[in-house]
Amino acid sequence: MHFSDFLSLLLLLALEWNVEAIKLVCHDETFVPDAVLRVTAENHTTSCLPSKSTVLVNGTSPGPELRLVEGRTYWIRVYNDMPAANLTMHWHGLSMAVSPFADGTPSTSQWPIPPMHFFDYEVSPAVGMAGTYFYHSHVGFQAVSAAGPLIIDDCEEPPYKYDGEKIVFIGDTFTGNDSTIEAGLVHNPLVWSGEAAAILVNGQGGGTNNGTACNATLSSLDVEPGKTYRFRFIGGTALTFASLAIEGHSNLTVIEADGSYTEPYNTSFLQVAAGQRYSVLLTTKPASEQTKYFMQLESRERPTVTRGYAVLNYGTPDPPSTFYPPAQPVMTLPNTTLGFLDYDLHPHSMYGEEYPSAQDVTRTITMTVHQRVTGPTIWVENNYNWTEQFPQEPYLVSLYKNDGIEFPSMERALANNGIDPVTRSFPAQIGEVIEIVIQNTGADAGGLDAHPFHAHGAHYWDLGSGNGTYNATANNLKLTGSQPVKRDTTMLYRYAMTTGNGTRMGWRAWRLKVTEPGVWMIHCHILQHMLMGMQTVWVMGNSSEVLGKVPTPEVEGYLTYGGDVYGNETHAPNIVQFSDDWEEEQ
Ligand SMILES: *[C@@H]1O[C@H](CO)[C@@H](O)[C@H](O)[C@H]1NC(C)=O
Ligand SMILES: *[C@@H]1O[C@H](CO)[C@@H](O)[C@H](O)[C@H]1NC(C)=O
Ligand SMILES: *[C@@H]1O[C@H](CO)[C@@H](O)[C@H](O)[C@H]1NC(C)=O
Ligand SMILES: *[C@@H]1O[C@H](CO)[C@@H](O)[C@H](O)[C@H]1NC(C)=O
Ligand SMILES: *[C@@H]1O[C@H](CO)[C@@H](O)[C@H](O)[C@H]1NC(C)=O
Ligand SMILES: *[C@@H]1O[C@H](CO)[C@@H](O)[C@H](O)[C@H]1NC(C)=O
Ligand SMILES: *[C@@H]1O[C@H](CO)[C@@H](O)[C@H](O)[C@H]1NC(C)=O
Ligand SMILES: *[C@@H]1O[C@H](CO)[C@@H](O)[C@H](O)[C@H]1NC(C)=O
Ligand SMILES: *[C@@H]1O[C@H](CO)[C@@H](O)[C@H](O)[C@H]1NC(C)=O
Ligand SMILES: *[C@@H]1O[C@H](CO)[C@@H](O)[C@H](O)[C@H]1NC(C)=O
Ligand SMILES: *[C@@H]1O[C@H](CO)[C@@H](O)[C@H](O)[C@H]1NC(C)=O
Ligand SMILES: *[C@@H]1O[C@H](CO)[C@@H](O)[C@H](O)[C@H]1NC(C)=O
Ligand SMILES: [Cu+2]
Repeated sequence: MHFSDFLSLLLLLALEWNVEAIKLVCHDETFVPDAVLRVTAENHTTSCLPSKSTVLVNGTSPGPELRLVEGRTYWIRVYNDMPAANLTMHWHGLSMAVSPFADGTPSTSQWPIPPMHFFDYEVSPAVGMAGTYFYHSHVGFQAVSAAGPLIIDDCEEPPYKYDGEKIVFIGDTFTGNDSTIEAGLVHNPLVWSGEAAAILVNGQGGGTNNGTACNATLSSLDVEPGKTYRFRFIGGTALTFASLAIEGHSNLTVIEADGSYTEPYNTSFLQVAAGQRYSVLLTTKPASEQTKYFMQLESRERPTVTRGYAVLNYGTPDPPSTFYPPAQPVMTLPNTTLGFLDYDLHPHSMYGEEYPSAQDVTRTITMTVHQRVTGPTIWVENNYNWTEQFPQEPYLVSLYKNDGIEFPSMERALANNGIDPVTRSFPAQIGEVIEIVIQNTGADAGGLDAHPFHAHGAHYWDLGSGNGTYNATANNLKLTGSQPVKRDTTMLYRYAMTTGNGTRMGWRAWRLKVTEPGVWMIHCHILQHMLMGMQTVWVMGNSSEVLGKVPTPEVEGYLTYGGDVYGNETHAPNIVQFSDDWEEEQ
């Protein structure tokens, strides 16, 4: 792009914490994005279900694989080709600290992309972020299908050697369409989505749902004998917490969790929750006795079991074989393993970052989750819910406009268990080392549930989980002499089916060094629970740190729904480019 094309001149911002060049650029017809995703709503058949309206990316679910290299900047153009629905795209696991309007959260970081418009996302995975991620819509229930693999390649050799890679994108599907499910979840009384009708691997799957068989074709993972593969498991489900194993292949070596390389850890099975990712090394048999081995996947922590399959295929992939589920399960998968991989995973020695000690912790914030049934059934965190109806405009936009929501007050938050009651957010200051303790409690009606908690903005050191209430002294003793791995999605387990109303039973603890100013969500990754209020917003940094990145008038295109930063057939967007690193030629 030529300098003369810039609508506005380069601006230098001399802020204490950062000196960065931002510029407003016009993405006219001379602009070539690095990748394009086109999102449509189409009648689509999944597994055994009849055709129904489904949000697809480039015509498929999951959408196409995106591969980026760490340390570079990319522009990804996302088209909302749906005539009657909003859209955003979230880059799950990546920090959008460089480009704060590109995190893809409609109630938090940006107005959604209006129908028949597009938005250019600036994505800059930092060096050290190489690993397995995914992209998904953050609007309503769309992520059940509008999602796809996002792989960040190492800029140098990865620390492990392997002959090939296979993506195992785990999804699930429901009988209702998205709008019916969304309406039911906010209805009073609650109309539940139903359990997963099928568990999918790379978009295909069949098996059983509460004992009812579904004989649909399976995904084939084609391998050759005597080779080591990196299997990248992606928890792209809406609801399903999957336990899985592969027939005849009981040695899976975990080497990566949520984008962090780990020391090798051997396991015979995996538990993958919504939002989690693992890479495992799998060495195929030198000469296989069979050509077909089933991967079996089962839902856990639900009232009924949904079972699905995929196939590890040693046979010739050309022409492709068609595989169907077995008549009976081929394995007995373990029940939920509480604390699966907690305290077992440690950062690979080449990637360990400086880990703040217990003495460095400046503040502990307990986030107590609870299900309320007085009135509509909702999930609350420290007594507050956060649904798509709150706030009325994206939080970051409100902060810029200084209209509906003032900047969160640390004083009010400190006096109210960490959450500012006026602005509904959890503030934190840059430089703080916080511990976030997520505390499970018995629902109004006494039930307990399990929740995969996901953090936007930055990865945290995962300190583990346990029954009862968190005891920092006891847990720090348990952690002595080892460093936990940095993750972005970990499980809050349930330790009984029921307990008393409000009884504290089960915790998960994170340690986070607050370095990235911005407005970031922390939420359960079960889409149903999110829509029922199980989301929180954290504001990291003071007002000049959060808002100082983009001055007026450059910010204006972001502040209205369908503003100047959103393009369409006749309107070339004018958008802020945050990173200097992007070159059209790359
Ligand atoms: C998605 O489809 C568009 C055309 O419809 C194509 O240009 C683009 O390359 C596709 N994206 C990926 C990641 O394959
Ligand atoms: C999906 O099918 C319904 C019912 O047949 C039809 O009315 C609708 O136009 C179809 N939608 C699309 C996007 O093809
Ligand atoms: C899209 O989002 C805008 C802004 O929040 C909202 O006013 C509009 O109703 C939404 N449209 C749909 C179809 O959900
Ligand atoms: C599961 O199947 C059992 C036995 O057929 C039935 O009683 C129960 O209602 C089913 N549960 C659901 C959630 O469909
Ligand atoms: C499992 O695989 C790892 C790496 O592929 C290997 O080092 C280890 O020896 C294997 N363990 C067993 C019991 O086969
Ligand atoms: C599933 O369908 C295939 C193809 O029609 C058939 O060969 C197979 O026997 C069926 N499996 C079961 C368990 O019914
Ligand atoms: C799993 O746990 C359930 C409920 O506690 C129990 O009924 C079932 O027998 C267990 N299954 C296995 C395979 O241990
Ligand atoms: C959730 O919070 C919003 C925003 O304050 C509020 O309007 C709504 O009533 C709450 N929902 C319930 C069911 O309490
Ligand atoms: C559960 O406890 C809360 C807090 O004490 C109370 O407000 C609520 O009414 C109780 N729910 C039921 C169903 O008793
Ligand atoms: C916390 O754990 C420590 C060390 O195990 C123990 O001495 C202490 O009594 C525990 N505190 C509580 C409140 O249980
Ligand atoms: C968790 O603690 C409660 C209360 O002590 C106990 O009833 C329950 O059995 C424990 N759960 C597990 C899985 O240990
Ligand atoms: C395209 O965007 C421009 C500027 O936002 C707007 O005026 C125009 O109505 C849009 N066109 C369509 C077809 O939506
Ligand atoms: Cu949840």
